[in-house]
Amino acid sequence: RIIENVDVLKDSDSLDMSINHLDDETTVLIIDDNLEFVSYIKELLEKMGAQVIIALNGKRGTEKFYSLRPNFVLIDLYLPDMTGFEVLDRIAETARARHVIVAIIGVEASRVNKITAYERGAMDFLTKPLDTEVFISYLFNRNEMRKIIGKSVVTDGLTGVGNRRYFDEKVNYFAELSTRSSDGFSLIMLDIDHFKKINDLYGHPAGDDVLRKLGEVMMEEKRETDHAFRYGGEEFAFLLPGATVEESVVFIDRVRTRFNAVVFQQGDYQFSVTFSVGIASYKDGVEKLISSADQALYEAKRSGRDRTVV
Ligand code: GH3
Ligand code: MG
Ligand code: MG
Ligand code: MG
Repeated sequence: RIIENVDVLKDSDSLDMSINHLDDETTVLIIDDNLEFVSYIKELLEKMGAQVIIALNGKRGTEKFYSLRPNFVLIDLYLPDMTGFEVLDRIAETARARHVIVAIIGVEASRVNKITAYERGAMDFLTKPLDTEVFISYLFNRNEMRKIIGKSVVTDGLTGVGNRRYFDEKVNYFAELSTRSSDGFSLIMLDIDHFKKINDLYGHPAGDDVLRKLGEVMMEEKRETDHAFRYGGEEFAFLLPGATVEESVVFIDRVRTRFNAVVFQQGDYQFSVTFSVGIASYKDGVEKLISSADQALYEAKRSGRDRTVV
């Protein structure tokens, strides 16, 4: 049966080459009561670099899906306490919302079983016994797809920085981290000066160019651990974990110098663009953090623009 495929795995050179495809962020939940099959898949996936979670029945599988948040779920068609379809009914909606790849694995790959699996939320129907090489390339393919979808959901399409939804998620995440450790973080709010005039004078596409360029400079200047976002129309933000207000000022001055030096060309016209900045560091609550940075930004605008207020 299945175990025959293990030999294929050991003998094949091409398999050795392609085996390191998954990363340790890839977590696979296997819901299956066949211990032999489960241990074979577990060994294979761990060799590929993935984290593996095992559940031997539908109830435990459902619990582990919600508590451990895997990004792949492989569900056996027949489990001791329910069918794989019933597991689908309990997890499919959430799985879809979180971009989790869900597949049914069954011996009986009948038309009815396949249709039922797809209708009840499975993305794939895999047939037992698994062909190891096909299974590996399947996993790799789906994992790449999963990463691309995950990325596009949190990225602003025009500028390539994180979107507002991602900002909300990250700022709350850092706030939670801060309450559990001594690591603080800073918020930089940034708003382009007289952006409406740029649109009015040079046209909306020229305005879009300015936004794109700012996104580019923000991504290039920030450190790996910092995060850049488009907060709204022509408002942007940085979250800088571990940075003090003073360090944030130094950082944004660097961004400012680079962005100010950019010469935008629109027909016969050339122009450059400035922005205003408000900075606050996290103390007690996300709402206060944002309103402090907002107030500082307002003060930067009021006192003449093209400057930073903390
Ligand atoms: P201030 O210096 O006080 O910030 O003035 P401002 O003109 O930059 O601010 P205001 O908020 O009055 O105008 C923002 C403008 O940004 C208005 C809106 O049409 C424009 N805008 C918002 N999103 C986009 C976009 O995606 N592309 C372009 N081209 N313009 C946008
Ligand atoms: Mg079974
Ligand atoms: Mg604005
Ligand atoms: Mg503005």
